Amino acid sequence: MWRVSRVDKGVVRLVPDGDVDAPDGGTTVATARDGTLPMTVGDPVVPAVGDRVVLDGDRALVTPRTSELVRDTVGKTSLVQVIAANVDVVVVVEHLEPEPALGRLERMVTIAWRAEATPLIVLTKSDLVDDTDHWVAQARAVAPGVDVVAVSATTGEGLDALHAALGEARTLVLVGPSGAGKSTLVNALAGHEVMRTGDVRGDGRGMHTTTHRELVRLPGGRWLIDTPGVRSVGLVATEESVAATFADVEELAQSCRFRDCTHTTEPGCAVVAAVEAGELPERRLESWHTLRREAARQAMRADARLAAARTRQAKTFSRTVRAMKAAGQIHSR
Ligand SMILES: Nc1nc2c(ncn2[C@@H]2O[C@H](COP(=O)(O)OP(=O)(O)O)[C@@H](O)[C@H]2O)c(=O)[nH]1
Ligand SMILES: [Mg+2]
Ligand SMILES: [Zn+2]
Repeated sequence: MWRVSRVDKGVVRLVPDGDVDAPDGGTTVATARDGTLPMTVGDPVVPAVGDRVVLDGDRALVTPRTSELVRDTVGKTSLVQVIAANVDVVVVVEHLEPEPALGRLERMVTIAWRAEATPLIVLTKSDLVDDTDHWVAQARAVAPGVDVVAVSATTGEGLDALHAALGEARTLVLVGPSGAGKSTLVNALAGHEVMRTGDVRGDGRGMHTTTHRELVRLPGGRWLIDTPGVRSVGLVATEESVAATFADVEELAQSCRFRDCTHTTEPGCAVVAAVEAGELPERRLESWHTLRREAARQAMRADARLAAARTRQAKTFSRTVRAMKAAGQIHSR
């Protein structure tokens, strides 16, 4: 098996994964003119970093993905861009100092669920604060069912717990704001410097500086998909992934009078009642509304582009039919 480590225009870099012998460390294959590679099952796909590939002669076949981290595109035709494939764990990195932003955690966790990967929250820089436990509890509360680990790369505290939490996960991607300590964390996981951190000055030779999206090998058979700034903005959320993050809101919603309650002004809304009773933070309901709106907007844009694509297809089809009729290849009854 091979994995896509980089995608450049027309060329895909492959690195061996497991039993493949590749003395020079990797190989390249060319894509079709439209940038796609054939799939082992189904239609050709535009390869993404992290894809698993089998080589059949000089043909590269992409195997079905277990997960996809996708970004909404500005393009008129393609709906989303896959920025990482076959991710097991999305490590949601947030600093303890300055204070963690809970809304950002909710957003990033939603994105992980959307990718069909498992989110893992890592709160960094525990050496700088006294109230780590408080924030771990807060993080658990805004991401029900998600593991939360506090770490300090400086003292090494929490790193064993992080390794344990990663368990069998083979492919990771780290998301989080700049300065949260993502590169520092990767170096800590690797046991040596593979990533340039905020502190590094000078030429930083031998270290990995992210300019392309790239698959990086970590010790112990793990892979890291390093992306130049996976910012959560533009990453696609769906109604389902929002529901996964807000399991507590969903639970309350079971008791709303109306099945399709929007938790705004409806009578008998159990969610609003919980906010009024001080059982659900108002911030959390607002956050739910924001992410739901975003998911709806993204879905609408996707629908619009799908409709546009269908119209284009229909026009091409009728043009073809007209041309064939004109050429006497088909006859209307
Ligand atoms: N005190 C402390 N500083 C840290 C820790 N982790 C990272 N930093 C510092 O935070 C800054 C940003 O780290 P970096 O890994 O470059 O963040 P990135 O932008 O998320 O990749 C650097 O100055 C790091 O040295 C930590 O656990 N404790
Ligand atoms: Mg960094
Ligand atoms: Zn309601």
